[in-house]
Amino acid sequence: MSGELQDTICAIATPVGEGGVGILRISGEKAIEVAAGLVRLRSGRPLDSVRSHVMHHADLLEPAPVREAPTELVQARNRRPAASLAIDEALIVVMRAPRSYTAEDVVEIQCHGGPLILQTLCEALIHRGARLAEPGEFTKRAFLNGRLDLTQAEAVLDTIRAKTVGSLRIAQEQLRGGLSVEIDRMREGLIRLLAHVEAAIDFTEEDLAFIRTQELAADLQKTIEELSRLADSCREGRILREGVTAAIIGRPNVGKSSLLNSLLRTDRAIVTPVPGTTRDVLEEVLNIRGVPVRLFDTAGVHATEDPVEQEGIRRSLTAMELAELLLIVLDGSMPLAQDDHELLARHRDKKRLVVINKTDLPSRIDSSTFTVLEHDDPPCTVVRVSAKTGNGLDDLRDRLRAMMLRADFEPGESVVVTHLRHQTALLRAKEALSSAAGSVAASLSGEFVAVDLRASIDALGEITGAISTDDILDRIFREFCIGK
Ligand SMILES: Nc1nc2c(ncn2[C@@H]2O[C@H](COP(=O)(O)OP(=O)(O)O)[C@@H](O)[C@H]2O)c(=O)[nH]1
Ligand SMILES: [Mg+2]
Repeated sequence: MSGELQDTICAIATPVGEGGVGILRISGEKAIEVAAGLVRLRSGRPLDSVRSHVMHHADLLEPAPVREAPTELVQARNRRPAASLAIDEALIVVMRAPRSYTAEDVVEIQCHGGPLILQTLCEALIHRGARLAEPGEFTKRAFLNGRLDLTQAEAVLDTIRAKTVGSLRIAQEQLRGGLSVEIDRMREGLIRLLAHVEAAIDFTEEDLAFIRTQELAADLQKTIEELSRLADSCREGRILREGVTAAIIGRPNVGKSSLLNSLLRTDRAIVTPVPGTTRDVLEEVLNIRGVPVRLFDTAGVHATEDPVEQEGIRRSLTAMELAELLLIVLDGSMPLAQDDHELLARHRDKKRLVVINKTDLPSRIDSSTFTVLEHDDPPCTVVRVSAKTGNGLDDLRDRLRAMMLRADFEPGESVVVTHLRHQTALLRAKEALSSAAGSVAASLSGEFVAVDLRASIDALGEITGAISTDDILDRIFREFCIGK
């Protein structure tokens, strides 16, 4: 057991703030012993004798006096040493190793979700010998103790952070081990190939080597294709997991803020007939046909002397730079202005969706412009909407999805890679195999093939954590919250 696994860790697992229920989690060799000091079971039994995985009703005792950093409750207790109050009642679950999240002894205390109660208990647990867990440390222990592999650990965080049902489905598939099964299958196939190649290095009978060469080339090719397919799925996977950043841009008063509001179905942004109403960049996360979209409403870009508006415009330009996709809004009830033409001529490096707004009013926009836009290089998608009536918004959502995801893509149907870390490892594994295939084709010595096969096997092992370094682990678990 590595050094860090010997500590008993504790944390408040529920979010900061008031809530109906708050949960404290304790994991490690001394979890039961540490918790026992704070708990008096209603059954009268000692905590270390209770059945595992069953809830027990208990009172939580006021912690014993401590010298440093006393909380208010402890201060009160110090003033009244004779009192032995219960500070709350709770449900307690003991989950004995190895049948727990971390595969260690775990105690979970469910009490009322008051910050003072939780903080006091957490301090008392620390006072009794537990250490405050680092972010993600419970999950890291689950990994180090072999309960989860790395892709599953990552999927825990993806599940917590999922913004749409689609991203949740992919995270759950990964948590159940869907990706690991694929990776392990390919990795085991390569290990078998490596064994053959290494055996062939020892036996140099010509006939045998010839048959194996053909088989080997075919096997390598097949795995290269599988690796390619998985690595390519990362485009869709990341869009679903991380979402897409989009900015609504356009001249003042064309209806950008109105569009944001009607897509959100709330009055998020202030809308007035006065140009220059939006002075700051607003950001909202929308679910567009299953894709999380971070949408920025920007101030209309135009020449102005107003310093506040100038700052808003500067921020708008930054948001435009960051966005992968632009919704360029035009006012369909007016002829195009010079500013519109300039906006349309710029930003060709991004995906552009031209939104003709105010279609509830008589059209005064020259429709030949759109034929030009649709044949622009690269072409723009054009939609007509009315932010006021909501007309055309469904079409806008469909077009947005089509700009982001393949038409036939359905989350949860096949294994998808969602992390750049996985994709880079897959591409490294693929490159090593291509190099192995090159050596086979050139009839080079089996040793060359073996070196590349090993590199490929290692790259795949990094994905599941069969091979891991402290550096990789730190990077992954640092993202987690404390208590998970
Ligand atoms: N008739 C009509 N008016 C709209 C529509 N969208 C926005 N407006 C009006 O246009 C004005 C400017 O809207 P706003 O959303 O603040 O524009 P922004 O400056 O581009 O953010 C307001 O008076 C809105 O009520 C629409 O679809 N139809
Ligand atoms: Mg606005």
